[in-house]
Amino acid sequence: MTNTFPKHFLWGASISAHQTEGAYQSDGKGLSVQDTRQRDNHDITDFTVAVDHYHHYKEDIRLLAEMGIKVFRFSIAWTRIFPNGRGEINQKGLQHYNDVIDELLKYGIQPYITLNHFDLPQALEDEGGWSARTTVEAFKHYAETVFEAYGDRAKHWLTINEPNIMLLVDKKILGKEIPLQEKYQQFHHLMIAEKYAFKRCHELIEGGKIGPVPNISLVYPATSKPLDNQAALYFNSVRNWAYLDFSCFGRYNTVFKDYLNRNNVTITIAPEDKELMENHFPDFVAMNFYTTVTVEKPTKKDGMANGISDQQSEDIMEWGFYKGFTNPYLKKNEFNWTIDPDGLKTTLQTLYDRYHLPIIITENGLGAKDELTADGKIHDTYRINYLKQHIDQCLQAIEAGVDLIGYSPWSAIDLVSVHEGISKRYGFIYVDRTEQDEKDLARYRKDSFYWYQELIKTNQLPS
Ligand code: BGP
Repeated sequence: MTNTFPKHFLWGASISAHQTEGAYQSDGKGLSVQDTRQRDNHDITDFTVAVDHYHHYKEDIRLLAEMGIKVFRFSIAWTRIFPNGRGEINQKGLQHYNDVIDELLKYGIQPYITLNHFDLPQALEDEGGWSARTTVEAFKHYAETVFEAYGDRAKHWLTINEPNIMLLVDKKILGKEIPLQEKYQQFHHLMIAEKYAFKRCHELIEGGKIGPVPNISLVYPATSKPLDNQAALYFNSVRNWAYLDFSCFGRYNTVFKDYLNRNNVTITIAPEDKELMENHFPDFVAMNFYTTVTVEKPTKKDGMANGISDQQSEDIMEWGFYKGFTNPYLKKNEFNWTIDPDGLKTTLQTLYDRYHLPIIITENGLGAKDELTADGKIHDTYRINYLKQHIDQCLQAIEAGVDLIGYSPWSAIDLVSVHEGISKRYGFIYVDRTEQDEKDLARYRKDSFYWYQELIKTNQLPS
């Protein structure tokens, strides 16, 4: 068993726009649904300043270059390019990402750009958001605009971040619950928007490559009872394969179709969709992975509301289909997320066997409460351990024949978590601020920064 990675393995680090940039109304930026969303807990920070990456991008990129990354995954805030989702281009917004891309290329870092990461323009949301077909048109135009503006230098693109988690965990991510019928009409629109992005990226960018970016985690049955296995089959389909089957095969899978039928959901498919679905495909799959989930067949309603409020097993319940089950074999992090490095290898193998496309991991990491010591250090051994265990499983998956081309963990720098503020940190670089006090936003290298730097330099996992 080797501990060396393939020669051109793409070591990276990832962020999203709204969780890092701040400057939420600067230089003509419009509001997104992340700027306006209802939050349960107002003691944690919102996204107005975040870690002010908008103004610190040069410093941040310099630090990331020092760490040695080859790939930087970030997203474009649609509302910087089109403040209202469509219409006049905001030149200052367009220029900002020109500058970011040039800065990355100066250090030889390849941009991997997510077109949209949870931050739909509020103006489009007001017109129905992803429930409205017109949002697909607006997305297509936005995607064409950025492909044309940056495609001479940015060759790698990701479509829409985790549409599966955005729809399943709607309350947490969007601040509101979407009724099932509407949710799966949104599914169709999101996936058609993605198909347009595949098509136009290939048409507009010479050598352009593009992939979907779902959150993929295997779903385990709680026991060997046949009905628990059936519950896992359904949740695997609804959570994982419905999305990738659409992206990579251009079809609704049969288990998912049955799930929709049994829920009386009918999806409106436009005449032009068939051509798009069947002819435009990704070049690779980008995958985010944090945890696996375990389900059983529900036997009684248990007084739980149908739905999913988190990625964790405990919160999953859809009467007639599946119910979350606490996996007794897995440890949890301090935010109650299970840790399952072996599950990463199995997930990679399952995904590769299904689609036979190169895979890049674009999120994986440990959210934790870090402590800045008086001498400016962050001893995040727990994060190093987490990364080490998962990277080891990446190596094992490669040995087992999976075409894993890169690993770009979450996150490059500390950022504001989806609903747990800045106290839940993921970065290699610490940003000095608290929930209520922005302080000086100074950057500090964590112990994991040096560990990852060494790993990239040697291309080897230290034993
Ligand atoms: C993914 C999202 C990221 C990120 C991550 C960690 O689902 O793509 O945006 O936030 O999860 O989640 P959290 O911030 O809830 O810890």
